[in-house]
Formats: sequence, structure tokens, C-alpha cells
Amino acid sequence: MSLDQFAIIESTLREGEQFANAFFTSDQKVEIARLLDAFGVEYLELTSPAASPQSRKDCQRIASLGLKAKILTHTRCHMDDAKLAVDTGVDGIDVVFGTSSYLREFSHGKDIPYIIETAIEVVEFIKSQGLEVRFSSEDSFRSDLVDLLTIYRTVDQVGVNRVGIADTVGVASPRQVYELVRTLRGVVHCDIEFHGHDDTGCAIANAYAALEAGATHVDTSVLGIGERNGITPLGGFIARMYAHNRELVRSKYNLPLLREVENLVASLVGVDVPFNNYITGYTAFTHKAGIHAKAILNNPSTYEILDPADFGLTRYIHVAHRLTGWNAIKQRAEQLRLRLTDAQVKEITAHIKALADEKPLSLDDVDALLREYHSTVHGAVVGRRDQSEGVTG
Ligand code: HCA
Ligand code: CU
Repeated sequence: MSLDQFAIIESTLREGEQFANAFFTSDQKVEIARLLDAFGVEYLELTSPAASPQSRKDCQRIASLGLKAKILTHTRCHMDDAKLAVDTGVDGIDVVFGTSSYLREFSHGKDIPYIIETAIEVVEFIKSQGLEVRFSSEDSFRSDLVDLLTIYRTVDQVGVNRVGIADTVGVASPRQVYELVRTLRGVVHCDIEFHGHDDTGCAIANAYAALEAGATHVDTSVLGIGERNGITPLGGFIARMYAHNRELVRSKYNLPLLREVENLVASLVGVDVPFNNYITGYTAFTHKAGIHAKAILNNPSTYEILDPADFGLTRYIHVAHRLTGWNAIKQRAEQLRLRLTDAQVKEITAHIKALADEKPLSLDDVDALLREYHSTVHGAVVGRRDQSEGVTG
């Protein structure tokens, strides 16, 4: 399977609902769903209808919107939940069972033969209803490998559409993800999904490693919201895939909508978009050092792997500081329509750098210095011309 054959399972309306601050009204869920659909994600994953009466109504409502994205709901691997889910009208069901010894001992208390038996029953039932079905093992990386492969092989044989690997606690490294997915790829024929938490900062790299190893589907949420510090963020994953294949990502997704959906979700859950957020963080396209600024002005690709224009954004060259250089100051002067020779720009740049050594400067300060310098030098020229032409008052 090639790295270019990937699909996003957008889980803001499931994993994202597990974020500490999240409370989405039904209308807000619809708004998020529509915007993510317009962005172009292939799937939307919704909270289980078994979670609450409103969750069930929301599944029904979103499933009936006629969106392009396939609508999934996420349930325990249990017949009661599967039946409830089928009745909501969704396109598919993502079922999950905890397979790690921690969960088997301290959570549901079931053994592997029981898990296998239930998985077969649930998968066969969902298939018989004509729906897509995925089986995933919670906490895959702390589960016994033989158990895992046995379960996945079994559900593959009864026709599951996808198996999912979940790094529930964010413990896995990219190499571990690669190895597990690679092994799994040799065991099952169906698609493979990866769901990764970000506790140790590997969620995007792990998702990418999963795709490199043959996975086909990646779970994301807007800004990465989810349990604890969340999962693979949609924007960061998009940035990663864009770096891999710009044309593909540009054609698959409506990239300028990323900022819109992030702003919407951020405001609904009461957080700010981080300053260093992938693509949309407010410094994501700000260039500062003189050497960087000069090269960026000549050719933006020198220091940019992402083109801000593709995301409806613009780059910014930060000039008001001591690391600035005369090329950046020259560009600022041109933006202000102040005509200065290179020698003059170099002179005022030296002055700006000296001042910036003493105190922080703002862009307004730099603009004022440029204007003042400009009128001084031009005033001097005009004065000299006035004298030589004998035009005196
Ligand atoms: C959770 C469940 C889950 C499920 C992932 C999946 C996880 O603990 O809330 O269905 O693949 O991280 O294991 O989100
Ligand atoms: Cu999760």
C-alpha cells in the first residue's frame, strides 16, 4: 500500500468530545461536521449512541445530513451497542476492545477467548446489516503480540473492513509503530487504521510511520483535542502529508478551511490556537534572522516547506530586532514606499540594530525611524538642490 493512499478518520466529534473542556451542543456538532466535510476529510467519527440519549440523537442527525464524508460511530465491541449504532443510520461502526493486560485485569476483566468470540459475533452482525466495520484493540502497544495478531487475523477472516491499532496511552515511538503495523500488514488483508495519543509528542510521527508501514487510515482531531493532551492533530497531520506530497494534499483537501475549523473548535472548547501550532500558529510563517529574511525574499522555499498561500495565509518578515539585516529593512522601506539607496538602507539598518540592542523595538518604531531617516536624507537633497538652483524663499 502506498503512502499516498490514506484516508483521515476525523474524530473531533468522538475523541474530541473526551477533551476536558469539550461540550458540544447538537447544533455545534453539525457546524463542526459540515466544516470538516467541506475541508474534505474522508470520515467523521461520532461518539457512541450508547453514551447518552443526546449522543444517539446527534448520531442520527449527522448521519442524515447527506455529507460527502462517511459517518462512523465508535462503540464498545458489544452486541447491545452495535445494535443501537446500526439503528442510527451511520455508514459504519468502529468497535474497540481493550486487549492489554491492564485493561483485561482492571477494566473489563475479560479473557482473550471471550474477546475473540465477541469480536466475531459483533463484526458478523454489523457486516450483515450492510455497514462498514472496524475492529480495534485499545492499548495495542501494551498488549501481547500473539494475542493481538490472533484477534486481528480472526476478524480479518470474518470480513472486517479495517483493523485498528491504538496507542491509547501515547507510549509508542515511530519505530515501534512501524514494526507493529509492518507485522500486522503481513497477517491481515483488510485496511489498517492508526489512532495515536500525544502524551510523549509522537502522535504525528507515529501516524506517519504507520502509513509508511502500510496503514491506510489515520485518526485525527482538530487541534488534537482528546483525552489528556489528545491525539494526532488534523493540522499537523496535514502539514506532514503536504511535506510528503504537496499536490496530493492540495487536491484532496480544501486547505484554507483549516484555520476556520480550528478557530471554530478552539472557541467552542475555550482554548487559544497555540502560537507554534502547525500551519496556523501565529509564528508559523514568521521569519526573523537577517540571513533567513534575505533568502526568503529571494525564494520562499529556502526556509519554507509549506507555502502559506495554499492555506490562505501570508508570510511575515519580522524586521524590528537586532538580528535584522539590510535586505529585510529594504523590503520594509519599499512597503512603506520610501525610496532609499542600498547605502542608505545599510546606514539606517545599522542604526536600527544599535537601538534594538538597547531595547525591544516594535514595527511602528522601525517604521518611524525609516520615515524620519527618509525625510532627513531627502530633505537634505532637496535643500542642496534648492541652494544650487538659487531658489530661496
Ligand atoms: C479510549 C479509546 C480510544 C479508542 C481508539 C480506537 C483509545 O481510550 O478512549 O478506537 O482505535 O485511545 O484507545 O480512543
Ligand atoms: Cu483515543
